Amino acid sequence: MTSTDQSPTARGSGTSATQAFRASRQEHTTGAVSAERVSSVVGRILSGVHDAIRAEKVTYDEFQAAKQWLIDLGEGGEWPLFLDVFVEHVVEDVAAETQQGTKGSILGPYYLPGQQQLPSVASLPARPDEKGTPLVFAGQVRDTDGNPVAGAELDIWHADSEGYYSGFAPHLPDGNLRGVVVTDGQGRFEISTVQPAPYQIPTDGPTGQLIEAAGWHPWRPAHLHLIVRAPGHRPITTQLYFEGGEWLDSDIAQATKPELVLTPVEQGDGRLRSEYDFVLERG
Ligand code: MBD
Ligand code: FE
Repeated sequence: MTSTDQSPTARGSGTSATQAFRASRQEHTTGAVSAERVSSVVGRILSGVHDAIRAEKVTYDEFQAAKQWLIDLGEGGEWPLFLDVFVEHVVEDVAAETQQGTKGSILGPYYLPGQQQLPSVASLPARPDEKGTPLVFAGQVRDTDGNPVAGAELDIWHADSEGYYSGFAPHLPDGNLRGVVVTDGQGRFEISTVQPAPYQIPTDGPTGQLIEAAGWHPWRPAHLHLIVRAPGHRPITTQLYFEGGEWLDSDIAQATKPELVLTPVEQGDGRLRSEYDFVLERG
């Protein structure tokens, strides 16, 4: 990134998100897809576009404006942002139909693998002057029969108290507010961090421009991202939100679920504390 700005540009974070996706590409590469599958899925998507054009009597001007916008979306590196905000929640709904245990939510564009491994009681890497209300997030990982899962990994990442993610905002150190916490012999963990702020889709890029042109708002409620995994268990990708938080009922990414809302309580020492237990399906 070449920006020396204190706040990230849409192009900077978009480009980083596209690079992060490319780097993780081998994980997503599946075997050959049959012609029947391609024809069926792509055929339906195109039919949806055709139907919208007919129903709305889309003009040539609008068609060419859409083409320009799509070119800009790609050049700005915002395909991951756009798809994860507007499409991923439906893919997750379909995946959730066959998943037991803790409810899942979308991965989003800002996951970075290979973060620092941390013991079961740990603080996430933070700047010496990290702003925001201190938050203790504690709980236990169990399987669907109620057995504790020792040595489970909680791969956790979240925005800072200004809504920015390390790795995607040039003013933040790499690995800030990211870590892989390993549960103890009883499957327990206790993570010290700070309360994240709501996340605003960058307004200076194509996704933000679309949101503004449509008169929508660009906000996601404050959230923690997690992938919880353990050998012999199906990993869960999810997000946790905060009771009473702004935008909880109007998430632009439609990724909230009532089961995923934390109720932090004052610990008495200026820190908030939230308990949450995860349940993993074996297999
Ligand atoms: C985010 O922080 C996020 O979690 C998603 C899903 C999309 C954009 C920004
Ligand atoms: Fe996020």
